[in-house]
Amino acid sequence: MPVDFSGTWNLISNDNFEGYMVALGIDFATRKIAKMLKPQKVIKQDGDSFYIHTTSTFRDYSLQFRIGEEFEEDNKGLDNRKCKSLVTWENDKLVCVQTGEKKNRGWTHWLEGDDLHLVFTSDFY
Ligand code: VL7
Repeated sequence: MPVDFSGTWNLISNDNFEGYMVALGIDFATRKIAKMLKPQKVIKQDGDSFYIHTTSTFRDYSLQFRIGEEFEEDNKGLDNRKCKSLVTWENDKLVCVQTGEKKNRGWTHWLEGDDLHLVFTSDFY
């Protein structure tokens, strides 16, 4: 049976989220607020079509894409850098490559037991 990420997910931990925000050049005051947040993610998956809505008391971010179809992403309210994003399957992992000013930028989602995992990556330069 194919993996289905659909559901409502609540943050339980955010190891080194600070490091990721530093790499993106997020200012100190914003980082201080952002790392205290407990965002909620609503994911709606219909085959290879995804809708991911992340909400928090501070800012919200939403994304819609299809697997294998590159799209423009504006990262509005995050670091505001535009990039071209492409999400593909790597086995049962959802892998997004965000091509733009920041090298090795992207994220990976996977399921483990009852948990949704998310790893962000970005070079500092
Ligand atoms: C966004 C990472 C941190 C600035 C605000 C923090 C607001 C709540 O990218 C995201 O999810 C992906 C994968 O599921 C799909 O869009 C969510 C995470 C924030 C950048 C930059 C801190 C300012 C967090 C929106």
